[in-house]
Amino acid sequence: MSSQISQVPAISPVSIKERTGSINTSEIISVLKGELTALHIKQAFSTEVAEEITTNFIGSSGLRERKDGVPGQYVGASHYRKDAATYFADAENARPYVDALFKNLVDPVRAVFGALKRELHNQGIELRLARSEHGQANVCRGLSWSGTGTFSLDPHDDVAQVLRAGDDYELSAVAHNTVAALNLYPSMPEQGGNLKLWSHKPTVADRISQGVETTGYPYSAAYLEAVPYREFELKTGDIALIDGGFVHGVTGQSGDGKRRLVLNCFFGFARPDLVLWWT
Ligand SMILES: O=C(O)CCC(=O)C(=O)O
Ligand SMILES: [Fe+2]
Repeated sequence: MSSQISQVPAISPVSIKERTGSINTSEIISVLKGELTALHIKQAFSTEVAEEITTNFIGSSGLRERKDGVPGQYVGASHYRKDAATYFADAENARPYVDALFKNLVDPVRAVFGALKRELHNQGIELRLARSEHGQANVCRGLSWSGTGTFSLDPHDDVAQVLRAGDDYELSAVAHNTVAALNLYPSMPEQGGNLKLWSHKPTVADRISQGVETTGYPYSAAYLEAVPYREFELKTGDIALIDGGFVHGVTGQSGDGKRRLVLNCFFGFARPDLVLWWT
């Protein structure tokens, strides 16, 4: 009976804020503390900066095809399905390519990181990149999803991959707190590519019932059928910050062939006085 029960997804309440302007640190901290589920800031950074990052991504000699079962192209490193040694080595190798996405720009990812570091420092909390003896995380990774059909990135949660990270990862401690996922959009297609967020925060039992215990990916349409959701209509220059524990995905894309590019990273409390940041 109990496995049956866990197959019916519980509805978790969501608190959402959408506005135009600049992201601020009190809103970011609200997401970190689990008070806000999703924050969508429209026109959060300039189209000039967005275009330059997109041009750098498309022309990058570090652009690769994902080979871990998630269709997409990327610049940077992902800890998804990797042990710490592999992830941090990948991050070190990818760093020049990640840095080259921004060249000489005053970029919006480092701006968020810097402002948050300053504010948390004032509160006696350290913010830093996750690290190990093998190296250090990068500030972000660039991703262009290429799934075809209903979703270009299937519904998933970002916590399973952190939970299974293991003891050699200092960031595994974050899985017991909010895993905040920061997404910045330097390029969006004409149609679709929206971020869809379901009112459901899976438990370990839920993941086991869906066969996604270690990945959190992908949740089936049937499982999510009765769950309410919100869809964020994203445009170039927008930022979406979400509690990555909630199931989310990216809708299918169409249009004039303009590609969708997201700069993504994760962060969360590892201890009351330490927030870690990684990709
Ligand atoms: O591309 C997006 O909007 C979301 C990306 C995401 O969910 C992820 O990288 O885990
Ligand atoms: Fe995600």
